Amino acid sequence: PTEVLCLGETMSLVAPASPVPLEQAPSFTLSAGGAESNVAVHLAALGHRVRWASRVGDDPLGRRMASTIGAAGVDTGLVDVYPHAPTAVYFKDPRPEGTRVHYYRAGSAASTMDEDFLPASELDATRLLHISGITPALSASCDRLIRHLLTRERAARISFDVNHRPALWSAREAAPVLRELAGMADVVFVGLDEAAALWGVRTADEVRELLDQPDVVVVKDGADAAYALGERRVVVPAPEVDVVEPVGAGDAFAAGFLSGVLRGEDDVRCLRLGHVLAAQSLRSTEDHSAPPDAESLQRWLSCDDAQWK
Ligand code: KDG
Repeated sequence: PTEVLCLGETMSLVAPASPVPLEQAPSFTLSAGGAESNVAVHLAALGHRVRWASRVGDDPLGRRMASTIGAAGVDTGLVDVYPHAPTAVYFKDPRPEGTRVHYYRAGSAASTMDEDFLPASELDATRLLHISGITPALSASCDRLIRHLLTRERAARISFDVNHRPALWSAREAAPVLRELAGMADVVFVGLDEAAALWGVRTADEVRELLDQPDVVVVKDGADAAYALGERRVVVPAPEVDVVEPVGAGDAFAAGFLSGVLRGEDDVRCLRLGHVLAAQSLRSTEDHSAPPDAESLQRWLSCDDAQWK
């Protein structure tokens, strides 16, 4: 049986091979970029049984994305190849003031997913369903799909990464929708900056007051710390990292945390796993890189608080 089902759009990602602006970059890499499939790839690398569900175009890029993700150990049996719309593409533009992204995704194959996309039996056959706030921004039918998943009777716990993407919708438009959807999930991930921009909150505790239904709300305060606000309030400082390129680190963090949840770890260890995976991703220009080996992971997990930082 599957432990985690990740659902969301994956685009072809074109990124400068070294972190220089798009206009000057001499060479590029082509990989698969999608928040939810990134989480799936990280979880597979950590040894979990993961599926990724999405729709891609019946085109070389779509087939390439599905086979890349499959080759990473993710089950792609729920990826629908759709002949009437293309696979989306996006470009990363690393700039001194921060990375920008350029999307070519309007009308993509994934944007045509709707509430009938996933058979109920698939949803009941997994422990965790991971989705994000990107999907409802893609189209009205994708918004219906996410609402359907969050409101149907369910056996699986639902993990929701808020993932506000300003290039898709403004904070004003997104704020009420993302608050409502996050409020219906069981595990929520959100950046403190993101929550501040969306909802005007200043602290992790204020985020928790806003989202009081989920079992646990994980608030990431950038390079400083991450909080898990569940039955208990837990904080773990972030390790120091020389950042190469930050896009994708949130997905790595979510995967680390969820891996801890699946292993039955306590919130401190879940947050540590999140930090360790995010640190690895911050050092790479691609969305994902190999996780640390099992031995170093174990070292990170079991060290005492003083050694952690
Ligand atoms: O978290 C990284 C994602 O933002 C990236 O891979 C692309 O899914 C993506 C999106 O919609 O921004």
